[in-house]
Amino acid sequence: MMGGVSMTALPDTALPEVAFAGRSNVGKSSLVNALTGRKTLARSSGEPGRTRELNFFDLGGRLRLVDLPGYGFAKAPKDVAQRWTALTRDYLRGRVNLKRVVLLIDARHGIKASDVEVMDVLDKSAVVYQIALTKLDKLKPSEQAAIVTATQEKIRKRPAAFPAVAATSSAKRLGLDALRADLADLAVPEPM
Ligand SMILES: Nc1nc2c(ncn2[C@@H]2O[C@H](COP(=O)(O)OP(=O)(O)O)[C@@H](O)[C@H]2O)c(=O)[nH]1
Ligand SMILES: [Mg+2]
Repeated sequence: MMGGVSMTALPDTALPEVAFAGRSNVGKSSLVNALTGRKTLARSSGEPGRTRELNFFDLGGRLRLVDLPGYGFAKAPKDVAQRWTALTRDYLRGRVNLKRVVLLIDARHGIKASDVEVMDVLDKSAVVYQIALTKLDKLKPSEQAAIVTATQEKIRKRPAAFPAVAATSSAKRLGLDALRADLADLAVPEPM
């Protein structure tokens, strides 16, 4: 059940959806913009915690990308669950057309306690989530390989984790085609 008046304002559930989640400032809006190839869709800014609502982007009538509010901007990791809006949690737990969550992790910082809390929620809800490392351009190539391997190892035993970790840079447009290909499998098939 999805409680709350605000859920009624969401678009209908006819299209499959992929939601982008992650700590504030991890690069969610930038990645959604890079994937859609449009600069004006999701607003991206250097101001942490800027995105406060759910923003929906229709991709050719076949897939919808959802830019979720960020979490983890609280001082203590324990605050995360409370601070992350109830709307977001309702959405993740109860959205019938939610096919996957792309969980963004800053490649410089790796998986944090607040990310683990979100993965726990998703594992319990059986929502498949795919890790996308962001801002790879900030690391040297050797460091890039190391964080990909370390992240893969950390999610290996998690029940709902998608096995392939995406390694991306929105700024340098790295890893976007590979992630797009992973997500294309979830889209409504193109008409013949
Ligand atoms: N170097 C670098 N900076 C990035 C990248 N993606 C996002 N940023 C920067 O990180 C900050 C937060 O990005 P934003 O997309 O607004 O994050 P959000 O809060 O998760 O939506 C902004 O200053 C972006 O310019 C990237 O791939 N490389
Ligand atoms: Mg944002």
